[in-house]
Order: sequence, then C-alpha cells, then structure tokens
Amino acid sequence: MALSALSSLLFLRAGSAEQYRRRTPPPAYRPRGRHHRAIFISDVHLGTRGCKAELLADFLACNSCETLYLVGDIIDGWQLKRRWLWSEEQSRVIAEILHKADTGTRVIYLPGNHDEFLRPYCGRVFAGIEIVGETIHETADGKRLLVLHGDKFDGVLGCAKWLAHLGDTAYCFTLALNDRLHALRRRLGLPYWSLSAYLKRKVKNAVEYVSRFEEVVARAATPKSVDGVICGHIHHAEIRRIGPILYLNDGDWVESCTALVEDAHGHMEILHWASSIPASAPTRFSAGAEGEAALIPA
Ligand SMILES: [Mn+2]
Repeated sequence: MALSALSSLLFLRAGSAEQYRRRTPPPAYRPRGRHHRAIFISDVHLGTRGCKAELLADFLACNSCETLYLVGDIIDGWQLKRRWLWSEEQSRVIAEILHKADTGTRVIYLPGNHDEFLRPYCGRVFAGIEIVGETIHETADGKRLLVLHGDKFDGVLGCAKWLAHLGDTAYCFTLALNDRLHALRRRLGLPYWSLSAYLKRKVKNAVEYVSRFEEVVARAATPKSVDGVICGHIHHAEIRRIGPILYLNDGDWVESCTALVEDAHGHMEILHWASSIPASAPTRFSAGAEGEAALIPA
C-alpha cells in the first residue's frame, strides 16, 4: 500500500538518516550558509519530476535554524497515486530534514493539499517532526504570524481547480496538440479555435488568482488578532502588507527555489537559492525559468 511505503520511507529510515547523510558526497558547489531564527519552506513536491531536490538538499545542508517550518505540499501524495518518482537527491532532502530534527532544530510540518494524507496525524510527532494543521509563529520582535499551507482558500476563490494540475509540460504539450486539433476541426468544417490561446487566457487568470489569493488570505487572518500570515500553495513568494496584515509566502521548490527566513531581530526575507549559485557552478540542472507557468496555483 502506498501509505505504508511512504511511512517506511519517511520514518523507518529515520535511524539510518545520519548514516545516509554521511554517505552522500558533498555538493560540488556549496554557497556560504547562514543561521536563521526560522526557515519556512513549502511546495517541494517530493515524488515528482519537477522537485528541485538537489538544490533544496544543498540549501538545507547550508542553512541552519532554530525552527524549520514545512508549510505543506512537501511530499506529493497525488503523484504517489499515479507514478512515484524518487531519486537519491530526494532521499537527501529527507535525510537533511531528519538531521535537523535530530540535532536540536524544532521541525514543524503543516500538511498541504498534496500531502493531505498526513492531516489525520495532526497533533502527533513522528521522528521528532511535529505535525500540525496551523500554528502561530512569534517573531523575535514579537509579531504574531499565522502559519498555514493556504489551500483552504481555494473554495473561497472558486478558481478552476484543473489549473492546479496544469504544469508547463502540459502547456507545451497542448501547443503541439493545438495544431492537430486545428487540422481536425478544419476537416469537420469547424472554425479555427486556439486551444493554446484559451490556455494562455487561463494562465492570465492565474496571475489574477495570485493577487486575489493574497487578499483573501489576508482578509481571513484579520479577525484572528495576528500581525500577519505565512503560507505557501500558490508557488509565488511574496512579502507585502495588505491592509493591517503582513502577507508572507515562502514560494516553492519546483520553479523558483525560494525560502522565507527570519533573522535574530525578527526581520523576514525571501531567499532565492538558485540565483545565489553562480552560473559557472557545476550543478546538474538549473531552476526552472520564472515564467507564466510558475504562477499556476498548485
Ligand atoms: Mn498546495
């Protein structure tokens, strides 16, 4: 069963995480790391081809913190139901997280929609990782920030849910399909209709979706007597004030490779890990170009 395979991967390996971590060769290029009061990451989508596991494992190895928040969609359980893709680099991400939990970092996992199979375990602790639905993070300067994945606002937005499944690969595929469709429609005597133009319009809607999502999240946080809200879900890192609420989104590790970090004084910042590595550095891949597809909610 898929879940048992996953739990063995996640938790039964916990004992060997340290050996595994030591066995893994260090990255060819290691940018200088930093210590943070807190690190927030989300939308890693482990188990998918799109996950930039090598960059994330390096980021985790290079950056230490007192508290690590895993703000949902860390493991892609939807993909697990279709075709499970796992790599050594993805194992290294798990090993780095477990290493942090083993060496004094508080690790808090807030499940998202892709890892909703963990939601029944909210309130429990596995391998030193606390699983919670949502929580409040208090910054060094006393700001109270609500932390949650953010998918619960999808319903409020009423956005076409199929967009969530449309990656850039699917988009390229539809461009090719467009020609075939056009030929078929012509043979049937139907007027030209562009599937790709239709999808582009939908992607434009996704851009609007981002700003609407941010406003809805901020509005929902306002009556909760918090100073701000930290979430993920839409793969779009951001720090901005929306009315009385500070809206923070930690981005993703599929396209932009971003993390939200807090320093010792409570200052919050978005780190772009991929762009901190010089182009000459020998990495096996580069992060996906930031484009329209990066804005598609997931
Ligand atoms: Mn999500």
